[in-house]
Amino acid sequence: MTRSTFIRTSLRLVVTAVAAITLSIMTSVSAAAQDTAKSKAAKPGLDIMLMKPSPTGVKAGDNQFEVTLKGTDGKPVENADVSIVFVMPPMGAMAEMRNEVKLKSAGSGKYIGSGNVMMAGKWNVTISVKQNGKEIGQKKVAVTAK
Ligand SMILES: [Cu+2]
Repeated sequence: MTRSTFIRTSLRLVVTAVAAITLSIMTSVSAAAQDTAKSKAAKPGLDIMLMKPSPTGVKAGDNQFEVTLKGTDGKPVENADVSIVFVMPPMGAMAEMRNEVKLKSAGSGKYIGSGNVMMAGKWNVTISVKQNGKEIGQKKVAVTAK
């Protein structure tokens, strides 16, 4: 091996090692970030899930909604008042749009109802859960109605 090929080979090894170390640091950092996100998400007592429509399945006009509630014990939450509020921020000359859809209990922690999404586009959706007039949980999702 000549001196210059030796140097080139060594350099290549160093570059490869640095890349491998960088990659493993990045992997562990993102794993740690995911763990933090997971423990944060697991903390609130109430699990609010928008089962229908899917975030990409919302359409302008009438939609059927289904929300499922689970408590910290994993059991369905009954006797709650569930509403979904749709807000579209003002767009140019168009004022803010807002619509509230109230859902009815269908048993087993399932709440259903139909409601109108006034137009296609991006909506900020807040699912609010109340018991005895007091909010016990809230979930925000962004959807794009087609
Ligand atoms: Cu609009």
